[in-house]
Amino acid sequence: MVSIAEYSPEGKYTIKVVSERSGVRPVTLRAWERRYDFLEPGRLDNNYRLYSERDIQVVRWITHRLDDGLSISAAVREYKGLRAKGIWPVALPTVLAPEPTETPQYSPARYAELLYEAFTSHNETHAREILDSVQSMVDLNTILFKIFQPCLYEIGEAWYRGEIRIATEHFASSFIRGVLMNLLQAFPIYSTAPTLLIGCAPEEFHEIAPLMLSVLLRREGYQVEFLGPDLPVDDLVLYAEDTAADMVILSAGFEHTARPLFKMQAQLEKLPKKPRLGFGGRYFNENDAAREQLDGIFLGQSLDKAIQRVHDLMD
Ligand code: B12
Repeated sequence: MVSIAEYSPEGKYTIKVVSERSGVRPVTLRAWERRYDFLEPGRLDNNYRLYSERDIQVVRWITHRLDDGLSISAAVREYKGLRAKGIWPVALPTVLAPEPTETPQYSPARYAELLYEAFTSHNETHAREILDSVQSMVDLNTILFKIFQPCLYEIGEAWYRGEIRIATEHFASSFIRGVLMNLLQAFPIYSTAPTLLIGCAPEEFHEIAPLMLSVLLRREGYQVEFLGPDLPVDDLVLYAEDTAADMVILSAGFEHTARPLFKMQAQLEKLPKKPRLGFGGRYFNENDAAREQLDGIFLGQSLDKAIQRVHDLMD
């Protein structure tokens, strides 16, 4: 467990970043600051506030207490009570250290190779050791995009060339899926943030990219539900109504898995909340015409672009 005191008090972030990371709107943050005075942002010359990583953790802690059912005044009272006794609350779990603490021994590409070797020799203990050491040394985006993704790519190529068994591909993807599920569950769920339903198109089983997207968007403070592979469109539309979802995000890698999505936005439009359909995946990356024809929002070729696009849409 990490105390909030361990996070840097240096003012670096704008209110937009605090809002994205905590799921609390800027207008609410300003109101809380005026009324309850529990943050200590620095000021730029132009009087703009600059918040620290520690401030972000305090806001996350407060919103977590709100989710537990406390009112904002009770949550702030509890926080100030602890601080008056010189106690910093424990930061909400984030699996990764607040800031990577050690210098990486190898480049991300080398870690990807080491992980590949652990997978192809079915050495789970070694894969675990590699993961444990990278988690204390590199940030989440590097782990996902520079270690996991290239490693999986090489696994796919080796499978295609007939060099590794299907069992090995399943072993590797199951391991990575497990790590990602743990990460997803370690981030708090903010019940007041926009609701995003994320998963795979019908008959699509490549769930790692949408799972990565779920982890990253939950880290940004969205209320993300990861629904996994092979989601039938009609049932998902009904579920989007049940949950009053703000957005449904689906991944498709093949023509036959993308096809059922073409009628989906029209179905979503009929719901009271008219959630947007966001989509992406290998099939759309490779087919310009398909992504232009599909009624919905192409979220981009990569997951970091998708996150920015979701921010813009949810704003
Ligand atoms: C793991 C894996 C599987 C696993 C998936 C397990 C799981 N739980 O997810 C299993 C074993 C189920 C599987 C099955 C199959 N697979 Co497969 N698989 C892979 C592998 C090795 C890794 C995929 C992966 O997770 N990559 C990591 C993620 C992060 O990258 P990504 O999926 O490429 O996604 C990126 C972008 O596409 C984009 N993106 C993806 N989704 C989304 C969604 C949104 C909203 C956005 C914005 C962006 C986005 O962002 C990501 C980052 O840039 C790839 C190899 C490869 N080159 O990718 C083959 C690969 C994708 N599979 C392939 C094939 C052929 C199959 C099968 C048809 C094999 C078969 N005969 O059964 C089936 C099809 C199943 C189905 N209908 O879905 C081929 C596809 C070739 C093609 N162009 O058609 C590949 C490329 C292997 C190869 N080299 O030939 N597979």
